[in-house]
Amino acid sequence: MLDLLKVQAKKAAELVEKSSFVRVFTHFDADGISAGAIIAKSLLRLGKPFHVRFLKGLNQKVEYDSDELVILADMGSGYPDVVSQIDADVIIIDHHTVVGKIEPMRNLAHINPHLAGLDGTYELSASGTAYVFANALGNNIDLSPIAIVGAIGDKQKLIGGNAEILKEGVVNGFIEEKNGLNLYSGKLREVLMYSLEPFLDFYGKENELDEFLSKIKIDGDKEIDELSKEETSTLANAIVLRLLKIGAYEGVIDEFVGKKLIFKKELISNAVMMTDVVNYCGRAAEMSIGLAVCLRDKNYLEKALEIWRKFRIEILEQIQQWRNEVKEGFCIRYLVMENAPSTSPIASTLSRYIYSDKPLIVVNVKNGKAKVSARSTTKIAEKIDLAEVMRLAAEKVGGRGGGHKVAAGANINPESVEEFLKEVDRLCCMQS
Ligand SMILES: [Mn+2]
Repeated sequence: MLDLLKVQAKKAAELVEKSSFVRVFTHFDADGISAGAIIAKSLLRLGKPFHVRFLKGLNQKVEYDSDELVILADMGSGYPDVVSQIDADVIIIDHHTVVGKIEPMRNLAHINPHLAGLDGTYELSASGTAYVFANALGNNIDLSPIAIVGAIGDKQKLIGGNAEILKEGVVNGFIEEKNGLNLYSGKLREVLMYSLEPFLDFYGKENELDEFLSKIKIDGDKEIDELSKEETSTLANAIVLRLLKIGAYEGVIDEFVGKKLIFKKELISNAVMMTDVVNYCGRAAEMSIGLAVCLRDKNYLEKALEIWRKFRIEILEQIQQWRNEVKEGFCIRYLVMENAPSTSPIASTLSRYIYSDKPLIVVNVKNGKAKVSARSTTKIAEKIDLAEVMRLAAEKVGGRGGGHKVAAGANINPESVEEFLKEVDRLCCMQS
C-alpha cells in the first residue's frame, strides 16, 4: 500500500541528494515532532547538513536561502499559495487534505497519502509519511516506532498505512505487540491516580482510589506491566465499571482494552506514554526536548519526563477547578473559563469522560481573545457536525471557526461569547 507513495518519495530523495543544505519546518505537536525526528535522523545518516524549526502553521514565516532545500512536514498541503511563493526546491511531507493547486517556483516533491489514494485522516500521519520518505533515502526501518508515535498522537487508527509500518516494526524487532491495557507503565496506584486516557477521576480522591484497590485486591505498589493475566482482567473490569459510573463515553472503553505496544529500542518503551511525553513537550513549547527523546538522546529524557509530569498535573488541577462550572444549555453544555493555561485538553477530557451525552463547548477568555474548543463523541457526530456549527456561529459574531465533526474550535471576540453560545445551542438543537 505504501508503495503508492514511493514515486514522490523517490523524487524527494533525488532533491535531497542534489541539495547541500536542508531547512526542515514541522508542526509542534507529537506528529510534527516525530516527523521532524524521522527526517532529521535520515538526513544525519546521509551526512547531509540540516536545520529543524517548529512552526504553529504556515501563517508563520518560512525562512530559507534560495540554494537550500525546504522540507515542510505535517503542513503544506493546505497552503498552495504559500508553497507557490517559496523560491527554492520544496518537499512537502503531509497528510492533511490537499487544497487547490501548487505552482512551484522550482522543483517540488509532494508526498501526501491523499494524493496516492490512501487515507490520510485515520490511516497515515505526517510521521508515517516521513517514514516512507526516510526509507527512500536509505534503510530507516528502525524509525518505525517514531512513525507510530505520530499516528497515536493524531488519534489515528493502526490500520492501513499505519498497520503496514507497525508490521514492519514488529517483524524487524523494533516493536512488540502485547495483549493488555492501554495504560501508562508504572506503579498501579500512581498510574490510576494520574491517568488522563482514560481519565478515571481519582486525582484528589485518595479514599476512592484506596477503596477501588482494596475491592480488586491488588497491591497499588505493583508495577502495572507485571500484573498477572488474572489481575489484569480484574483491573480491566473494574476500570470499565468506573468509567461507566463517572459517565464516560462507551467508545473510550474499546480504546483502552486490547493491544499494548512496546517499543524495544526507544528511551520510553510504553507507546502511549512516549507519545504523551512528546506531545506535552510540544505543548510546553519545548519541542526540541521532544525531538531529542525521539532521537534517543538520553541526556534529555529526565527533562522530558519532568515536563510531562508537570503538564499532566496542570490539566488534572484545571479539571478539578472548572468541572463544576459547566452549565447546561438546551442541546449543549458549556463552560466559560478565564485565563486557563490550555483549552483543548480540558474540553477533550470533560467531554469524553464526564459530560459525554451532549456536545461540550469550552470557552477560554485570555489576553483579550476568546478561544473556543467544541467536543463531542462519534455517536453525537452522526447527527451534529461541530465543524459546521463552529463555522456558522463564529461567522455570526464576526469570528472564525471550523475543524472536524467531533472536535472543532473557533476564535471570537470576548464580548460576543454569550451571543455565540446561544447560536451554537440553537444550531445544535436544529441538527439533533
Ligand atoms: Mn499530523
